[in-house]
Amino acid sequence: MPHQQPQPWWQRGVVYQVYPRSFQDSDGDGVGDLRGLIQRLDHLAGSPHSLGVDALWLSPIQPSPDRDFGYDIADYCDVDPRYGTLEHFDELVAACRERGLRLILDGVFNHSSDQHPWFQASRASRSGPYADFYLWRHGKKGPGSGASGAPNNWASTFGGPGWRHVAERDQYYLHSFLAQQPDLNWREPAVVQAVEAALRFWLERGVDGFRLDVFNCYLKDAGFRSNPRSWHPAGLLYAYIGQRHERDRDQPELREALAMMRRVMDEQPDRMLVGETLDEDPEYRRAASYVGPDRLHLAFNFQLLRSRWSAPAFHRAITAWTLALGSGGWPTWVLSNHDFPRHASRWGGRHADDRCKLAAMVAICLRGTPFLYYGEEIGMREARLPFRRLRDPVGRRFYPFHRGRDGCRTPMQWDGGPGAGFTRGTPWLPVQAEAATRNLAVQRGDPSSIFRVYRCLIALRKRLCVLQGGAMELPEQAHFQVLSWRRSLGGDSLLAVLNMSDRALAWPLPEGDERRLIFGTLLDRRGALPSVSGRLHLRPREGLLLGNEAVMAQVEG
Ligand code: TEU
Repeated sequence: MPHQQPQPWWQRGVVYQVYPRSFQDSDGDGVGDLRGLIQRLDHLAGSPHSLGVDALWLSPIQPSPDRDFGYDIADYCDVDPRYGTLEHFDELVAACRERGLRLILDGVFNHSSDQHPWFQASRASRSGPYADFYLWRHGKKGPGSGASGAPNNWASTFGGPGWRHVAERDQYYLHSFLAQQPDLNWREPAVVQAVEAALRFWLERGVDGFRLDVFNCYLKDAGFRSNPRSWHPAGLLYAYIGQRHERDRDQPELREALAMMRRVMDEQPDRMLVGETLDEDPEYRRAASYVGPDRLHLAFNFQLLRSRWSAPAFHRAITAWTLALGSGGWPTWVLSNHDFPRHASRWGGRHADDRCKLAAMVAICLRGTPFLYYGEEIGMREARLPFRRLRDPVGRRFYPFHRGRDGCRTPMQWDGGPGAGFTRGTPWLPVQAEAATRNLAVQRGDPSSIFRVYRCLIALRKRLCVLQGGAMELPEQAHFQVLSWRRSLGGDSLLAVLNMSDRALAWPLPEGDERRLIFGTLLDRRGALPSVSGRLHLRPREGLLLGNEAVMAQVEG
């Protein structure tokens, strides 16, 4: 047996993101809720039919006026009544524990809702305990100049200037996202204390960690200097083009904020922080720099998600992220989340299901922690909604150039019945027509389904230490059609070989003793490999996991 390093759950395991509005409605109001989620936990873990994930990350559940669907929080220490109550939350914690599931909440601390009592007090007056909770500045012509123009050129990620004038204070406040999402002032000690109190509130109720929303925006330049101009496009249609974010993100003092959060986590064993950066470096080097013993445990990287479907593009993204993190670093792998079009459609084409299976191998079998997004385990497609159905402010503002993020937030497709098993009422976003045929019930019964591939890969990951913690090696040169990598730990060795092209091909097997078939995405291969003179015959869009005898023994054992 290979020597086992003790590995924390957030490295060994698989994380599953639930968008609570869309997972399961229990009271018929068309909006998902905590009781509904509890009813569906068996899908995630605890039964032989479960997907078998190790942790659940919930997008925000706190009270919110939903201008940005939960990412505008009006009370950090409560549950939105549409989702339930704190008692329901405690039930959820208990239900997760029973199943050995960890629970991670979204920490949205760059901004609050403008309906938060802190902001209501802050906007009312330039004095008082909440006066400096947000980032207030005079207009560009100085005190008494009214709405004379924004204090500097900082912009909103969702389009337009990042400043809004308020008559009561005759000042502008900063909003890096919607005007209804004012940025908190992290240089105000009372804000830092309030964030710390919110973290503790949920930790004491039993959560295992937080996903930190746009944490690299917490601190801004103390002198509020404008960002320097730049003419290279920021890359996103609705990101603002024309400036480099040198002064409104990634300030050195951010380290102190992260150190505080990490200290709070480290007071108890096994807590975890994973951070989402707004990062324009395609290789996410900045994101990598925020991982460490006094900062985050894990950071997201969306380069793979943004890659086109090609073996060299995937190879590049995987290599770059691994290098950025350094040899001791631990990557995360994300194919989809609540902000991007679902990958079944992004990479889809005619053979989307095959591609989803290959993508699952990438997320689950690379060295690192996969973050799955609800519905990807059945290959849910991106919904194409008409303007009148759009709810996301991004889509409503930029339609038809950008349809926003509703398309990846439609209800989970549990079965082919009315409401797809999600609700008996009218769902807040329409159930996709494909739900009649593409749903969990159907895929459970189909041995060749995407769901079965996910379940099988996750089970393998649980069984094989080499998949959890083994070293990873990619060929130096990317192959035009085949993405491959090797995992090794002690005497165990695994080779992943993915034909990302639409052609059958013969691929020269590298040196090594991985000659036993452990897993295939096109599931009808059996036993030993049909290897002809060192070449592996791969069918179009076929992915295989090959192991040596030591690995095979563990699979069969
Ligand atoms: O996301 C940051 C962000 O800018 C995304 O909204 C953007 O959509 C993404 O980079 C895709 O291009 C976080 C949350 O994930 C998002 O849902 C929130 O809207 C945003 O912060 C504000 O809290």
